[in-house]
Amino acid sequence: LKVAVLGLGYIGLPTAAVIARTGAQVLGIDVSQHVVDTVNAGKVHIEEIDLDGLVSGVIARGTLRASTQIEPCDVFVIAVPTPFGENHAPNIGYVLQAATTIATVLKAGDTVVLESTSPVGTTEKVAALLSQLRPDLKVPGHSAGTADIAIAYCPERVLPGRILVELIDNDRVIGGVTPRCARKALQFYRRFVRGGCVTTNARAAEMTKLTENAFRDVNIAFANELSIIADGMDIDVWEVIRLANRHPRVNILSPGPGVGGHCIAVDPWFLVAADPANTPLIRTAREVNDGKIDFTVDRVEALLDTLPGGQVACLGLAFKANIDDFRESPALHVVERLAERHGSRIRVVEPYIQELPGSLQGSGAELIDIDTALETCPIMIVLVDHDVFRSVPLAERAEKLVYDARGIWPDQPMRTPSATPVRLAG
Ligand code: SAJ
Repeated sequence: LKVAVLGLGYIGLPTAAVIARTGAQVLGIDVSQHVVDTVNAGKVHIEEIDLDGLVSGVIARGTLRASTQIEPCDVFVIAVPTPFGENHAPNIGYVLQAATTIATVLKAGDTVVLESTSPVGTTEKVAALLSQLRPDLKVPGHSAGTADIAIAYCPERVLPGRILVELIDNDRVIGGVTPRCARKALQFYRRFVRGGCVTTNARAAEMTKLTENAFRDVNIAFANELSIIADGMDIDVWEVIRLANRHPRVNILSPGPGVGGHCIAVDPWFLVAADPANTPLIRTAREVNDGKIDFTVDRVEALLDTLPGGQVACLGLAFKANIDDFRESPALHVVERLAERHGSRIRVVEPYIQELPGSLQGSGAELIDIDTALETCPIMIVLVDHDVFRSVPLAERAEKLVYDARGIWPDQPMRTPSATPVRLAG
């Protein structure tokens, strides 16, 4: 079996490596020569647990190879980005570009699977495009009789930080343009998925993916809204959530400085864009979560005013704990905003980088390590719950002025009328 994976990013590269481990010949395609060269050298350009060892192994065995040029294959997996553009409208340009590339080598018997998070109807658009570009092939839904190729949508569902585990163990939803397409794609996923594989149609599978991420966004928005209400009432929101979650049917998620990443902060907009009139809840959740960034900046600035000139250690820039991914990161947005006004006071602790991102360079902010921060900064702002921050014992931070947006230091003494989340040394 020869498989092409188009897009060697956070999803495509681990997927290509896991398929290569089954013994299939895998060709990873990327538009970036740098990414292709890195992978062919057995190295990785993204941080993900165990990925480096897996990629170097399958490259050494010769089952994975990367290229900028497509070749004939039996299965094509599309894992390219679907960003949103103006007015949060989804941009499926990279998906259509990938389909155009595949069309040049497609042959009867091949299977094309789209994994990128996509607006409902995208897989049908891929089918229409392939039918237009390859009138010599029978494309499902576009020609009578048994189709020559199979086209399906199978969304990735992996959690950054657990990608290699979840790629294999998670259940997969496989939506065919026709039932036959779904069965064909199912055979492929059975090669490497240990979780259940459930078939449906392509539109339902596209909607399922958007639903999962919108569900999580709405639930996090509830926690973030609670944290703002509790802050105004001098109540510790973390304690309230812990207590409420003792109810057998309540399970509140964690508040934070906002919601980031390339999925949860983006995908709900695909549903809003598809049906603006009927998505007030999903839209509001997005607005609540984005608004938490402004709220965090305001609360931190209030804390900064209590100790003019004091250096401020901002702990974390990543979009969530223990990863090196900064896309749509609320922590990064908060620090950028703080650096605009207080650049020379801002110290950043982010164990996953060696130098500050471009948006912070020249602002006066400096990158330091956690030990230096504990020695030199009287103010500490927790923006990401990296393990290394969580493990700082009370003795080392008891005298600090702390704003803990992630609730990682529940024992931090409080000394302000606004008990949560600003906690001041007692
Ligand atoms: N967050 C909170 N509070 C929480 C949980 C998360 O503030 O209680 C924040 C995180 O800090 C982060 C953001 O939400 O900024 C998103 O993090 P996440 O861990 O919820 O999700 P992602 O973006 O890493 O991965 C999600 C997952 N989707 C769901 O859990 C429904 C993953 O399974 C998907 O594969 C991925 O999106 C994707 O690629 O779509």
